[in-house]
Amino acid sequence: MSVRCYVGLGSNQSEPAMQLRLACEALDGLPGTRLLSCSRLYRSKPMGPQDQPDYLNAVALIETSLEPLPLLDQLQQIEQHQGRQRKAERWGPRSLDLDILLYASQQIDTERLRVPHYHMHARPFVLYPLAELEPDLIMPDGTPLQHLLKKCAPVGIEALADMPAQG
Ligand code: PH2
Ligand code: MG
Ligand code: MG
Repeated sequence: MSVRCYVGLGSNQSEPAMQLRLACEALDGLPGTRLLSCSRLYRSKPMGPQDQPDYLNAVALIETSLEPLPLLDQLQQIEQHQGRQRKAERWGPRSLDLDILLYASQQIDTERLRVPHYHMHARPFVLYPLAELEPDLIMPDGTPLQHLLKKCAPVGIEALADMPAQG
């Protein structure tokens, strides 16, 4: 059985636009998975430590037969493959970050994985690209996405062009 899952993409190192494009291709290539759509790219100021470059973020919608934890394993493999180095610093710079935002309408709370992704309800660089893909989305707890957007002004984020064409 396949479910729809939203994945948050972020990068602020090693050519972020290319990182996000490659990541979308990699998502489409995962076992039992296909990419249904991807938002535009959004540039934003770093949340957390300010002495790092601006981020590019996007949200992808995939359809997958992978269960949540195997999907998380696959996402972490893509991060590693694209040069992610895990550091102790919280919210530090990274070549690629892939987060499971929503998995069907499930709520998951385990040590390794929390879905919906923690803090997503207050991050403009997650909510605005998500709304581009599904403006009428209802969160698993019943909150309409539009309600979250009203409380989260698009401050400091800017939509860029569509995902660059494949080279
Ligand atoms: N990710 C972080 C830390 N800070 N800031 C922005 N604007 N976008 C991100 O994706 C981001 C961040 C660590 O995951
Ligand atoms: Mg993240
Ligand atoms: Mg992450």
